Amino acid sequence: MFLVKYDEGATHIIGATNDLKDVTGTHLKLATITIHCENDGYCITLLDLNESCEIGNEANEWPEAAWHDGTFSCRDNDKPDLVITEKYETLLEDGNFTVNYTVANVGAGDADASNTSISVDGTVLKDPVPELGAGANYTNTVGKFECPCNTNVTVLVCADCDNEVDEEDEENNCLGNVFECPPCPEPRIEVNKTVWDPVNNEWVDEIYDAEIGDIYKFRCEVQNTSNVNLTNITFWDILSCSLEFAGNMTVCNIPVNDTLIPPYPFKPKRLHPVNLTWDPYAPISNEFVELCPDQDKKYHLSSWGNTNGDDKLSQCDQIDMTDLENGNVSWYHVDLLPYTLLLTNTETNDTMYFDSEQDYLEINLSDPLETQWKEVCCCKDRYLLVDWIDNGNGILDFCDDIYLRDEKTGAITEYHVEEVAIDLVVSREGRINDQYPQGFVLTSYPLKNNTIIIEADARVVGCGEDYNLLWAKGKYEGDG
Ligand SMILES: [Ca+2]
Ligand SMILES: [Ca+2]
Ligand SMILES: [Ca+2]
Ligand SMILES: [Ca+2]
Repeated sequence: MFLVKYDEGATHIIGATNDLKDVTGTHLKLATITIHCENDGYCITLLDLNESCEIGNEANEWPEAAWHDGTFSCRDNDKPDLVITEKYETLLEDGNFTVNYTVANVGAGDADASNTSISVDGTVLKDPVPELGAGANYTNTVGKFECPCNTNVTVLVCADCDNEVDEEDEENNCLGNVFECPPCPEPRIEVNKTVWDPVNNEWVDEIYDAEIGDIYKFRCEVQNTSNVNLTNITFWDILSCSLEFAGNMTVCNIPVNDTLIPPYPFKPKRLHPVNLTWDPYAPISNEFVELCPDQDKKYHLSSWGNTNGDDKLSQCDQIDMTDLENGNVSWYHVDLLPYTLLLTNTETNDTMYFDSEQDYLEINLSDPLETQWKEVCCCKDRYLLVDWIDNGNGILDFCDDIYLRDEKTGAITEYHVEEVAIDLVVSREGRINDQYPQGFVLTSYPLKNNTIIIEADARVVGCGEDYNLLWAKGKYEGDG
């Protein structure tokens, strides 16, 4: 029904209306009114129909200010108008993301059910939207979508993507933006070891005036400097030859349970095989005797994890050694497999072990000249093999003679070779999870909790210029 107003006396209007639904689409009402002018003049008054109604020769067209008799179409302007009013992306922990959007009907008419399209760099999802009355809206979260690290993706959300709704404005249906995916994970861990200088009251790299018997506090910092969280933190805090563990160990200010054997600051064990011709390709069941630091302890290699997949016992493999005295089984990390020579000093008749500085794989026993050696369990002096008298079989073995030059004093000494074997140098790592059974997460830089601090006392037991070693590693639980 239309209300028609006019200035009195100007026109005489007869209106006849029809409700013509579904002529051009949904919710379209048409009416026809016939207007007659009684006087001879032009009708000079604009027809003022009620708010949502327009009049003209065509739908949506206002009549001219001056017009004569005629038949005009009039329709309600009650079309819906769907627009995307809000949209945002949420990055998920797995690296994918979802899109949250709101579609609103900002038109005057009701909208039937429709579909919204969410397209991310060509990947399109359709989300069904229910009927929306005038003024109503609908919010949903769609996805997930892939977010390749270090890339930008274009996200475009369009209301009524199948054009099932006839809208007042069909050009305002889409909202798009570029979404920045996160940087690629780069796991990284950094360590720093310092010692407390009691004179200057600060943590320093070196103490110059240490004396035998002094006790110093060492501090190990293990820091996650990467952009991802790390778990399963392990570290090797290797004491040098001139130091021995003196207690007061803390991890993150919490005293370490003394029953954890051995303590974290650990001296590598040097193990000598009972069977001198043992085969690193078949290490299980071999027996070893410790040369240091716990001299003469006997072990049985009871299991082996071939970490690097090279089919032989080698650096970085994991082994279990059974202590033959008490049957205890302990886990060890294989640091090195040096060649070991048992040598007799031809002058003094003293016998001692020498280890190669390098792994046995890097030494050719047919050409041992210029190889570097050191006294087992003594970290001070290094020797260079400067001459070799072979017993005729072309390989360094027992009954040969060699000359070693002390790299510090320059003195050259002749030795008779008694044994050549491959030794094992093994160490144990400290596992932070031992202190935190519920698991410990070293969060990414620069958040809090990105540093573990381990402190322990050590006593000076020998002199010499020594290095204290610290390594750490962690695990990144990601899908990349
Ligand atoms: Ca629209
Ligand atoms: Ca539409
Ligand atoms: Ca191996
Ligand atoms: Ca030989």
